Amino acid sequence: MHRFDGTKVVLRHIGDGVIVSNLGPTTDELWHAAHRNRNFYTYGAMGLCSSIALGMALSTREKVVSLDGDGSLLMNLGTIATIGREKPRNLVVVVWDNEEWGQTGHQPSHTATGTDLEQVARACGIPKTATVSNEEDLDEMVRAAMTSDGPWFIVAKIQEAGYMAVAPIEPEVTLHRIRESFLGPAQAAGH
Ligand SMILES: Cc1ncc(C[n+]2csc(CCOP(=O)(O)OP(=O)(O)O)c2C)c(N)n1
Ligand SMILES: [Mg+2]
Repeated sequence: MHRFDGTKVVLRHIGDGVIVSNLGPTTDELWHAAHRNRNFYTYGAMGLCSSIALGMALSTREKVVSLDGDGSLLMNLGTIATIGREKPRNLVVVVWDNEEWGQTGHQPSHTATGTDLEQVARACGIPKTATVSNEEDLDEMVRAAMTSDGPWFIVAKIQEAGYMAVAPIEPEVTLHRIRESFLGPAQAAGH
């Protein structure tokens, strides 16, 4: 499975839900698949995608989906423990696991040599977990995650394809857009 195809599977089920996306190709491919007001693109904030999604999930009843990366999550494994402790029912973490720090030169990550992120999540008390490697299984798990309580932690094994053009993202605009999508224009502007 390629990340772009997996991203389209997630979008099939997202409705008006929020997506927080990992830096680099995850964000670029989400933007290319469907730029939407409810996409929160992280750029440069390596390791913080699921932490930001956790914070959002604790602040709303809406479903919040984190599209994270194996290398980034490995840099901040503590976020899995905190998700397991807080157990937000509306949080869905999908890890695009290409077993490498792709964007910086395809260096093999720990998942290439035995680290099993689904087992880490289970050991941290996250109740709903899965590992999938094709679109059909991802579709089934994302459908379940979007229609039942979590937190969910889905490891999606992917192969790298060629990179798409970098998405033209302005961090300030992203922040304003997502705030407005939660609060409405007046409150987001501070009135
Ligand atoms: C704190 C920090 N360290 C290092 C980097 C450089 N960096 C950018 S993307 C990346 C790899 C991310 O790996 P992963 O989350 O697995 O995503 P992939 O590129 O494989 O899709 C690295 C090391 C960074 N942006 N921030
Ligand atoms: Mg990776």
